[in-house]
Amino acid sequence: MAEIREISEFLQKGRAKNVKALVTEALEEGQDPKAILNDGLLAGMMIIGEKFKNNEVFVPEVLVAARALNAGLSILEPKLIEVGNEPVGKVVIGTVKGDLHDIGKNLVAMMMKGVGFEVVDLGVDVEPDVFIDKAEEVGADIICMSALLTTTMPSMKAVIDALKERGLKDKYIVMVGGAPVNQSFAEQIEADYYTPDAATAAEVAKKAVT
Ligand code: B1M
Repeated sequence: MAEIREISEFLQKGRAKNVKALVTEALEEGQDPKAILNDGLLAGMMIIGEKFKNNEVFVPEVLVAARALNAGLSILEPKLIEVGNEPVGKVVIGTVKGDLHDIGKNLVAMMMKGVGFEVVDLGVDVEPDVFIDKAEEVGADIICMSALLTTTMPSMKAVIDALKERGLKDKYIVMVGGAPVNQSFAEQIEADYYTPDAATAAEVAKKAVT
């Protein structure tokens, strides 16, 4: 039987192939996808994050762990999302300019798909106008931004300022999140919603459009 603890351990070593194999095995055995996500993949990344903070591991180790996490997520995604028939709305999502962190953003995208949104993922390091141009192009309901660095949080404000300049602020629901972001920052930059995690983001988004 696949041990969820082992998924976390392989992830910390950056062993993407082992992570993929164990996630596949655990799913085949009928283990809970949310437990695999929270107690395996995210628990492993939390440990790496703590070690990174304490200078016990460095960028290359974090990077291979992140790749292993994304490899595990790719296997888990179909099990975490149960898409309905009709899309409930369209979301344009990305990590803001200057920021390359994509794990949280990928989770939010996945959960949004899970509650029935069509999701356009712009990736990382997204220029403010790209969020807006894409939202206009696809007829989005929601613009979702992720930031993991205190230095890139101002890019969220840049998007909202650009929306205002283009007279589009009221056309879109703007949602923000990421580890350094909080409710008070969201209010300060006039985002419509701050949510602390991916599942809440999806829940709030669905309520906002229905
Ligand atoms: Co970086 N990094 N990193 N990093 N990294 C952090 C964020 C840091 C806190 C580590 C630390 O020092 N303790 C620190 C930021 C400090 C700060 O600004 N306060 C940091 C730093 C400093 C850096 C570099 C500058 C390091 C360097 O080069 N010297 C550099 C910057 C690069 C850049 O972006 N320009 C850098 C680089 C990297 C890697 C490339 C190596 C890698 C990213 C790989 C990747 O993403 N593909 C990386 C990683 C992995 C981390 C940590 C370890 C883990 C982040 C993560 O993925 N967490 C992180 C330490 C930590 O967070 N403990 C750290 C798991 C993920 C699921 O959580 O993204 O928070 P999170 O998402 C959550 C919620 O926040 C929420 O939902 C998710 C949970 O459900 N959420 C949203 C996220 N986005 C949302 C959007 C929404 C709603 C909710 O919209 C509606």
